[in-house]
Amino acid sequence: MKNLSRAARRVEAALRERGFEVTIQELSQSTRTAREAAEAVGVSVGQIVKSLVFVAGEEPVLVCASGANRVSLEKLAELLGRPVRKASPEEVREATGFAIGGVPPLGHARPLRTLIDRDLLQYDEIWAAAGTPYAVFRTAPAQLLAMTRGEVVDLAE
Ligand code: 5CA
Repeated sequence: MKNLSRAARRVEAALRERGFEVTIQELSQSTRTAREAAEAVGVSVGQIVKSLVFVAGEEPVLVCASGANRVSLEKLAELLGRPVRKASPEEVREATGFAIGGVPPLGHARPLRTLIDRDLLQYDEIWAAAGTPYAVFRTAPAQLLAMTRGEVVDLAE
């Protein structure tokens, strides 16, 4: 792998530490949004994993959602038993150590409770952000669950 940026190397290290041999691809084309990522790697937008941070009460929670879905705040609040709001860009950076557009599903500044959108399970191949708005990696639902130790839930609007 050539010249990965520092943020992408942090994600690569987290993957390796957990025993996943995954190749991070840092592209010249933007993967900042799910739509851009889908175009860049040539998959449907539903196959892109959006790593979104919400705040439940005081606790930051990571939601890995299919790029085709909008996360329902009502469903999240019901699941978590607390009022839920979307994190600010500063809160995202503080909780994960990464900026919006590059937030990966693992390798965060501190361990985050993680929920996985069940709609991701229908795909053989999915792609997630790897630390920067140009870095992604290919994975599969079972692998995403293993690397995040996330809970599968229904959270689409
Ligand atoms: N690299 C792609 C996927 S591989 C990616 O990171 N997509 S994402 O969906 O996980 O990240 C973009 C998301 O950041 C948006 O869907 C949006 O929910 C969130 N976001 C963008 N701007 C803001 C903002 N100002 N405040 C809070 N969240 C934001």
